[in-house]
Amino acid sequence: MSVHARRVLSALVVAVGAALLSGCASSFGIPDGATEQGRDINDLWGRFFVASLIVGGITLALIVIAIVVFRRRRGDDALPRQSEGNVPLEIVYTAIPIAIVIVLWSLSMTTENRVLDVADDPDVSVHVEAFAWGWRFGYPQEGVELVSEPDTAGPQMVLPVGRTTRIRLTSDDVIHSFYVPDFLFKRDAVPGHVWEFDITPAETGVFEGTCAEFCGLNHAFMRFSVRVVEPAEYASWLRTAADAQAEQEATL
Ligand SMILES: [Cu+2]
Repeated sequence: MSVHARRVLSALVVAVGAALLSGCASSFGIPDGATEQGRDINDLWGRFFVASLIVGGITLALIVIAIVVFRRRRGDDALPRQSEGNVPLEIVYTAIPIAIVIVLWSLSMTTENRVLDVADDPDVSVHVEAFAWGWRFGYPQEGVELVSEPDTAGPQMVLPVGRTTRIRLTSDDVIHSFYVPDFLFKRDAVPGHVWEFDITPAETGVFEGTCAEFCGLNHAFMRFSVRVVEPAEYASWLRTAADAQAEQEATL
């Protein structure tokens, strides 16, 4: 390898290394995942990102080496050494991509199975009903219901941190989509069908949500949020909300 080719190669190695290191410090451009399931997705994304950086880096390096080392030189019209039908080489470069696909596929399947796994006995149960154009969040055991109102930021679902919440998601009319970007999770709300999935918030905070399936005129206003609090604060919020709801119903 010429000195020039070696320099180009070392510059590439440094660039790929820097990209890898800077990527490890962040989440490779996506939210960290504020739920246990979201962190699992984030982890998978990180693995895919590193794999693509390595494969992309090696491919780019080979292209650059081929261009630099085998370029046509002045007065040299001879073809470089040709190698055809090298069976072991062909087996290797067919087997490596197949192995990469198998590994990435297995990682995807195991992560998906974990993320979509539902607990036998969830701590909290919330019924989510999407409608044109808003959301209804129901806590059936406590008789609490939160509904979108016109010209507001949307209802706020409150959940305890570290506890498993079962969401039962459906739609009243057309297809909507329940999407909380920080949870790295999105699921269509389909009329006549109830989806069940679990989320286990891993940190406290307020996380914005929205409808992610274009559903008509006021689709853009189908906002909501999820507030994750300590379990004790959740219990007292729920008690207050249940009392307020009972009082409201009594006055009607
Ligand atoms: Cu929508």
